[in-house]
Amino acid sequence: MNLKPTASLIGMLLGGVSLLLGCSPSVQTNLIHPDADKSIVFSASKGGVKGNVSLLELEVGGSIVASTSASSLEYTGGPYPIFSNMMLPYKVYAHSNYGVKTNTGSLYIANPKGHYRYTVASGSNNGYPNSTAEQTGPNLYRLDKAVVRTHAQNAVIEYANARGLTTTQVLATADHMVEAVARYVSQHMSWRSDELNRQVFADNGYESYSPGWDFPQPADLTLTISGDLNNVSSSDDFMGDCEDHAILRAALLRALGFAPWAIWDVIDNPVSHEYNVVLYQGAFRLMDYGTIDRWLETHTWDAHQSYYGWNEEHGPRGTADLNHDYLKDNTHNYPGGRSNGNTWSYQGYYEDVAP
Ligand SMILES: [Ca+2]
Ligand SMILES: [Ca+2]
Ligand SMILES: [Ca+2]
Repeated sequence: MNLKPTASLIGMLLGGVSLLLGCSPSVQTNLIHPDADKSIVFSASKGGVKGNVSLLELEVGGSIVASTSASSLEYTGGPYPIFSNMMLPYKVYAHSNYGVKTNTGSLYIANPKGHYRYTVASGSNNGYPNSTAEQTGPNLYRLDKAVVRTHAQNAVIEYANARGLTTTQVLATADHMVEAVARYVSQHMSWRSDELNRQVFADNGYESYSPGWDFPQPADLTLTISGDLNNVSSSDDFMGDCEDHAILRAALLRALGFAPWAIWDVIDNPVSHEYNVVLYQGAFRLMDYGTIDRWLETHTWDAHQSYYGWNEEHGPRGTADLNHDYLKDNTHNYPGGRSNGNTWSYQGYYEDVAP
């Protein structure tokens, strides 16, 4: 038998996937994983559908929300709070003389707010960690301590005043909560070495505090004994080094009801720095010294090579299980799927890569 592949058959074999896709209408959104308080812009077009498209329809969340006889449409929908922490499905229909062609997609609608449950501290030193293995979220965040909740409220009040918002407005938006906490820690906390921190703890009745590796400070003690609340400078109200800043940020956000899956303490490889990765503006993003927006478009600090992440659900903090995949697999950028399908990397934190 003389079977000669024709040009079109070769094309189908080599380019089968694009050929199939090429027959479909296209639909895109302006956000990868929007928060439940964000609107979403959907852009649909006839894409690769052959012939005359007489009707283009967009379906979001099971309902047709827009249609046109033109070859493209744009629709702004949402916010979608009823899809909080769920997938929002969408679909485009292109009606032509060849029939109806469709394309589908879905978005994870994140809602990290309103999570007021926490695990009680279990460290063997009055709830504080007494070894590296006890350096868990509950033992370091100390959400059972009223002072942590008080300062979380202070963060909201100071941010609200600075932005001309009410505290209710701040607490209604996950992004505002992140901004408030980043601002508060930036304005009230300064860096001090672990050697000096250890001495300050000893001088304030915590000579028995022996947490193990790298002297991480529980958030309530950072807020009460680490700094000087009685002078004119706010910058020395709390003192500590990088992990103490990161622990305090995570604790304050958690005290405001920010979900534990949405805020991570992250350690570099090689171990040189600790900071946070937090759900902000629809993606997991860097949260470090300074205000949150400082990190959106900064690609310059190569210390941010996230390797090990821990939080209240995935602790303990430590060096024993250094594993890049741990953070990648346990965030998946979101429960519900990765933000952009790319391998987790420091680049994923930035605005242009994870919009
Ligand atoms: Ca340290
Ligand atoms: Ca420290
Ligand atoms: Ca002060």
